[in-house]
Amino acid sequence: MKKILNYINGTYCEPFSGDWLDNYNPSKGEVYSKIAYSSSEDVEKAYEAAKEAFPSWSNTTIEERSKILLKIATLIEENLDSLAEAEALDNGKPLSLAKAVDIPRASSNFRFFANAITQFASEAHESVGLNTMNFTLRQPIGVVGCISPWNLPLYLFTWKIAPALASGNTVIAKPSEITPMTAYLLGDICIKAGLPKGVLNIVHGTGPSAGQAIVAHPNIKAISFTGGTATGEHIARTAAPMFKKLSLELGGKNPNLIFADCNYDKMLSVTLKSSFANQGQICLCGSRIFVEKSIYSKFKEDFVSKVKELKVGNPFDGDTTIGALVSKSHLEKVRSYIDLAKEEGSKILCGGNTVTVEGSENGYYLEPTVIEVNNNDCRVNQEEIFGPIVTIMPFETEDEALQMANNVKYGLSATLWTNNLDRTMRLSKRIEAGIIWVNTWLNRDLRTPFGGVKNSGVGREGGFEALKFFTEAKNICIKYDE
Ligand code: TXE
Repeated sequence: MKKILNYINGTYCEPFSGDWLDNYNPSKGEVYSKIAYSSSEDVEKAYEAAKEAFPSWSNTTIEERSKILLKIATLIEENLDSLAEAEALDNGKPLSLAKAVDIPRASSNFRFFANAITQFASEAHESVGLNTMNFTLRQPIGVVGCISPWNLPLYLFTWKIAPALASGNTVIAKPSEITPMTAYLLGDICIKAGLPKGVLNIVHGTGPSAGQAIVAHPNIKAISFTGGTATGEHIARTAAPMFKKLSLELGGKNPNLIFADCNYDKMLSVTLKSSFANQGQICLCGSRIFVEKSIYSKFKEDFVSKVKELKVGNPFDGDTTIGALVSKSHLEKVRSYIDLAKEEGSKILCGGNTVTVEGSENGYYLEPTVIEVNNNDCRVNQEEIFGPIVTIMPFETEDEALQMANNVKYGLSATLWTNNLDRTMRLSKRIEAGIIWVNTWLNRDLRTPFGGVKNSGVGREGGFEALKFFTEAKNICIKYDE
């Protein structure tokens, strides 16, 4: 059976433990490869390689660094088909989605940050009258840690690694143990692109073992993490006493506010995507839909009928729109919210059942589910489900909609559907979230800041924000005589 090895110091290697985890193909519910179970010894080995590589990589010219990262971007593009197949097999997402979104975006992450670093500038402040000149150096931090989740495996892995490398750091990265395959394949691409050994080290294994060893390592000075809020809290607790730099991109329970004056057809088709893309396993999905009362009945009928047309199936079938959920335990967690919804007195408008897909009978499939809730305080509307489930409920006034949007512990993103400019501005300013989409969803310009407020995390990535995170600002003040 194929073994997913660590990639340390420019070569693939087995873990010190000699232990292996099972890697599942969620569309069949079968083990199809083995994952290195790494521990602190492997992380230490990766750290030594990264430390050794740092002086040279941080002093490599920006042009040269950029050239290597662009080469990685090109190689990802050239391997689009095989990487997309690997992603669909490992994660359960439709192959069409991996081809159209995940892998192209992984390539753009490298291309974008390879170019961004050539434009990254620091500031100078002349203290007129005091005869001092200040300028800020933006220096790489050293060895940094990047830990990513399973929902957008290569997409989010590269979202962290690319800016970390572009700004001159050396990296120890751990993909999710649920979806490690494309990160494993990236090692080969780095070798082909000529990335010097030790600059990027990829360690596989569980969060409590390999992940914790990265976070707790005293000389890994910055951690960029995307994953669940509870894990983020644990990471913050470990890292804070060591005063590490932390960027935490955590969960979401994003409101989707639909007003009667919106472009209805456009809203309906995009809302279908913002609810169920990637089986609803995107932290930006609009999982709480609030609809203005005057169009609520129409929306309910039209939306439910569109949801019923979605095709749950094997990720490799061309007409599949909803693939498999990522794991058995995740399927069980997501399903438990359907039972909870019933207990809470909510109404299942469609879906709610697991699906048996012919030829893939043991896969983790669930119908896209729409739940009508009667208040925003129920647990189904307050807790992150992270699956193909959305709730809908009506509102009467803009203030009521705003209150419900904000009455949640998360604050990642929000979507507004309206053609009223004044309302757009009023709500955009008042909604507690890091990202607001108006009449669109998941429209991402890589130059823009990305991140959340409240329990959705701390810090911003994207564009120069990511380059700022992965560098330390140092002010140099020079006194001169006229
Ligand atoms: O993620 P974890 P899980 C949400 C979603 C989901 C829940 C739990 O609601 O149901 O989180 O998912 C590593 N030290 N999101 O448990 O554990 C782990 O190995 C260091 C939202 O699968 O947060 C993996 O690489 N690392 C989310 C990464 O953290 C640790 C995407 C994420 O796994 C660690 C995924 C530790 N102690 C889930 N424990 C989003 N924001 O997009 C775990 N890890």
